[in-house]
Amino acid sequence: MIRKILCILCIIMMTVSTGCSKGEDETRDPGLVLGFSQIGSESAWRIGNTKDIRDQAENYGVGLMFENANQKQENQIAAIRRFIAYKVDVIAFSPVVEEGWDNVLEEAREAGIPVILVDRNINTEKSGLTTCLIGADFYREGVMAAEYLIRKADALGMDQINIVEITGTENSTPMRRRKAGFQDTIRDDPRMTVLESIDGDFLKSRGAECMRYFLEKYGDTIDVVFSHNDEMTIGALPEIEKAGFAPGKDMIIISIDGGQEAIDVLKEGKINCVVECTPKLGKELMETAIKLKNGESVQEEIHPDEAVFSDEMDVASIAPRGY
Ligand code: GYE
Repeated sequence: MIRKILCILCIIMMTVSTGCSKGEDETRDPGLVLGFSQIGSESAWRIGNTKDIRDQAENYGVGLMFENANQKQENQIAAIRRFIAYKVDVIAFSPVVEEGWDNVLEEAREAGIPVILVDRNINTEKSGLTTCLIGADFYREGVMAAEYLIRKADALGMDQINIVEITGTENSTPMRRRKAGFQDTIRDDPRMTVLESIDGDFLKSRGAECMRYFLEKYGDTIDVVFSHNDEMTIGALPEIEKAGFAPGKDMIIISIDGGQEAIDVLKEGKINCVVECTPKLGKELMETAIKLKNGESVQEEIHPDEAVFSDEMDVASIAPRGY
């Protein structure tokens, strides 16, 4: 009991989204305490994801202990240990990389606290460390990016296509799965060559660095830039322009996320295609946490529906994105 009171006090100190429930809706659970370890604030996607989780915690009357790990796995592990010490009802986290979680998740299991994976997955030999995953189908996103490229190459009658790839954080789920989905889809198309893939860590500054490196090494032989998120794409574009090329015309630019800034650049014609990855996972997270607290079973994987925005459509009609 004392722990529970301490926990609630702590939540009040740690988060602006502590629920003061006035709810009639029976899906609300004002008694539920959810510990959530976020990766960081590296992108518009991540900031939108944090906002959505905070907003939905409030909507559902869930007490949220929110911790930002500033991109470091050790900070996430420490946050999960604090959630265990405070005896939260449910733990959720977005693992920055896939490996290295077994020990801390064993500790959560021993404490009897269910764990939800949000956005990204883990890689482990052990079973039953987590209950479910709520996040995008990153492999499918890679496939959709490649399918767009194949259609575009057909439309332009291209016969040799040199691609440079700026990937997300090494060993993270979106990096691995987006790369694999893209590769698997272009593999049998003899026109396609990936000149090189390098790690841009999902950061704008790294996107610019990677692009400078590619331009120096491959220059005007580059036909396509495939970038694993909008931030890196937006970092790369000015470098392409500085080197004397017109992005969207001299080079085909493909991005993933679909944040407002990238959609605006798509409308300007400097990006050709943006595969959507929605950060709005908060509602599913709250509903799943409530079910787990009530001892109900939950779906193992929940993937939101996602679209493709591109120069094949009437881009002016794309509705405001909200992130
Ligand atoms: O694409 C990127 C973010 O894990 C889906 O992480 C997420 C990715 C997203 O930083 O912008």
